[in-house]
Amino acid sequence: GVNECTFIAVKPDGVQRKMVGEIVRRFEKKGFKLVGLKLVQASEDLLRDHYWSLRSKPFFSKLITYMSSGPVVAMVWRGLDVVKTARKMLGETNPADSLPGTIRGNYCVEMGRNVIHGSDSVESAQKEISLWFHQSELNRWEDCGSQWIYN
Ligand code: YYY
Ligand code: MG
Repeated sequence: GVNECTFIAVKPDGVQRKMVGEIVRRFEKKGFKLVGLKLVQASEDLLRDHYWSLRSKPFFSKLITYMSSGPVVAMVWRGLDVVKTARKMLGETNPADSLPGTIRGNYCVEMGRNVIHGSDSVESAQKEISLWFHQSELNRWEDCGSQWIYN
């Protein structure tokens, strides 16, 4: 529904490569609503929880090292079908399989440096949002442009 939320994070490589503005711009211009945003140095504990379902994968420890190598920009975006639409905006997990025009398709080349995270389902979005944000960090505000986004 319109009130669906997703968790998006600009990964450490995206922050280092000055992609925060471009990524925020894409979500804003699409018509999604910013509900939470912060720059955080994630702990390995947080990242292990975040990627718990991948704990037995061979790339897991490299993934945790990569994700803790610098600050990430953690965000919550709200809007109609935002979880699925955000995944389309990101592209595929492997940048090489991502279409030009997508964030990963345009701005990166390797899976281990794919610049952005996006929740893969409404359920994981809810888990990830509660992992990364306190309730008090999620803002309720009236978007004066919403009547031009939704009919
Ligand atoms: O959701 P998404 O980020 O597209 O992919 P996941 O399958 O959840 O994997 C999380 C993260 O792990 C991925 O963004 C890059 C990394 N990774 C990897 O380094 N090598 C793989 N074979 C698969 C994933
Ligand atoms: Mg994933």
